[in-house]
Amino acid sequence: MKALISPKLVAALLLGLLAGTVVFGFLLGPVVQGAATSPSQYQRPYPMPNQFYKQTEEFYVFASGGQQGGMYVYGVPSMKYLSEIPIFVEDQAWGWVAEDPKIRQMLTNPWTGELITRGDTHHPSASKTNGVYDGRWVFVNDKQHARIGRVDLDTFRTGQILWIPNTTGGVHGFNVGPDTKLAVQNFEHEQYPEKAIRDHLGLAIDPIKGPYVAGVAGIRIADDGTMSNGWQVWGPWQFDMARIGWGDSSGWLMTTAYNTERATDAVGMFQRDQDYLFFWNLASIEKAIADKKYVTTEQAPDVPVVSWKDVEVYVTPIPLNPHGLDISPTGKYFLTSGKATTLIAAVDIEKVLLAIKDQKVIGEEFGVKILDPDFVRAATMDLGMGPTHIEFDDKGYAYVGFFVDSDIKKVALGGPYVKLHGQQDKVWKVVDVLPAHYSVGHLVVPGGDTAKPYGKYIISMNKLTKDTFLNHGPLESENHELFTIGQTPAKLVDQMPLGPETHYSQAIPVSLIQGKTKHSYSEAAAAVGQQPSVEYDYAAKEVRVTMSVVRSFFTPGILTVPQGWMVKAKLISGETAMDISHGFALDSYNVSVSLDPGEVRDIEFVADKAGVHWYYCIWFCSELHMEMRGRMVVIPQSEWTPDKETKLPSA
Ligand code: K7E
Ligand code: CUA
Ligand code: CA
Repeated sequence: MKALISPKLVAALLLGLLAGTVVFGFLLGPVVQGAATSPSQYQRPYPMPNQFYKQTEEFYVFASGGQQGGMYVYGVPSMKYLSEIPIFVEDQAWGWVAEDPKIRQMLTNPWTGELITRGDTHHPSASKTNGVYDGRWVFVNDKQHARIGRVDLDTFRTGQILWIPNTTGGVHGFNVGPDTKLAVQNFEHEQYPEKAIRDHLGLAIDPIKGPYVAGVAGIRIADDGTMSNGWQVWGPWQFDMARIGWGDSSGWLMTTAYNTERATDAVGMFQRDQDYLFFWNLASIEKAIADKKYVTTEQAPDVPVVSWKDVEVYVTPIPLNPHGLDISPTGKYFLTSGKATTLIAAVDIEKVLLAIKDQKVIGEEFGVKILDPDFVRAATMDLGMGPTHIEFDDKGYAYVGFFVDSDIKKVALGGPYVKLHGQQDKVWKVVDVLPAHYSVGHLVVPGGDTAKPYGKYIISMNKLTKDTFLNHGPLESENHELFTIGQTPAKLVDQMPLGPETHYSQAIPVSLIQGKTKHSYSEAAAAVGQQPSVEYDYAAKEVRVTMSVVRSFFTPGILTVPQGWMVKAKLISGETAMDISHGFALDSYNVSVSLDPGEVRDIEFVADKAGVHWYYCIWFCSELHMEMRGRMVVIPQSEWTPDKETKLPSA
């Protein structure tokens, strides 16, 4: 189980000391291998049958946008882009703007009051029932700011953002459990937390030199999807990935750490030959809380923080600097990939439980028992350069992505999976290689992270595209490649450029979502009876407006405001027709909101610029779209008299 790249080589690569092929291999990626389907074989139906794509679509894909701050949505197998869902970053095109107080509140750090409109989404995780997608929600984390967003699949809009306390951010692995009651969020970046936590852990922590501490946050999810901070477990290590078990691994939380060295620089993080896979007994965390073995912080007085010493936790060594941590469909095998090795470990939870019972232990660190890797592993596979993430299909195969090799290796799982694929002689061996263009990050098989994968397709989410598409400047798009995997060899059927920068995705059957997608909001119906109105509050220096927005008028069509006053407007779309959106953009003000059919939105802004400012509709909604506009007239306070108030004819 020796690493094939030595820590020294890795250190040299990190420092850029080496020239030549190895560095070029890393920096430039491989040469083209396995030519893509040639243009002559590539056929779209023509003439296009009406609704062809809609009728043949099988899955919605929800792809994290990375530094785009939300998610992309597209259809499989068409690979047609459908939408974006803004979450952590303002996006006026999709109507996600901070002048809406509800959105502003979601984007505001509850402890500092700062409006945070930067984000980095990594790991979408769909809601499940009995370990299988149920089409209610997709949750996703913001690595930069330690927040979790919940996207509601009836509207494809963000319904909640939960901020995680006690951490400065840098949170990576996120996972929703098999029944959507618990989600977990790792702290990837080591921290120097509040004194209460430092004292409770009892570790020497130097704020400048380190080593620091980190942990995992448990997030409870109510039946209606409302998330709340449940608990945190802190200890000596940071974590990269987190998975909540199911089936054979029910009741366990698994995490990986690539920096078991507890270093503060990249070279230091490669000093060991092996890092750890952690097994946390979830019941022991609940018990520690019930036994009052926790502290709380000033920031979050109602979130129990438990020490790793007070819970049941074990580790086992895995190939160094692990990245992928993925669980086979029955919950039995944990495949972990060592980024800077060629090795994939397959750890068997049944053997882990036996090792705990029979004390198959090779040592301990910080009081945590180290389970014998030779005992708990079903296999250690030597598969290729730069392994990243892993997915599973419905036929007993695992798919491992390779950043450096730029391909996906299909591997036959052993144990109970042999009866699915029948490849007795080839277990834990490569049975197919899928060429990717280029440098695979995550993979997604529909349902490939659940108890019941749908199989049929795999999408390779490549970190680099290079020459694949029309070039568009130094910043190239991402490449999502679709393969069919119902047969061996797999077949590349399509490639799709997509914006920055997808990490993981979830592919959810159309049948679970399509029927419940709303075409309009019912809010406007509820707001019927709220006539347009304008109210002047001289004490608060506020103008409160209820404005009706319907083809092709804003009512009121004029709004007079004393300069410097706050405008609080409730915009009510009266539309019920499908796909008729309006908007409210205000000349020379930083205000632009979008109104979906039947949507009611509040906006707030200060009318600080005097003069005549038109508000106009931003969607081409009818033949009178251009005429759909009104005036906000802002009058200097010295010139304001109450007779200038906007008066509406009473209804
Ligand atoms: Cu590999 Cu954040 Cu899952 Cu990117 S992570 S690829
Ligand atoms: Cu309403 Cu354009
Ligand atoms: Ca390491």
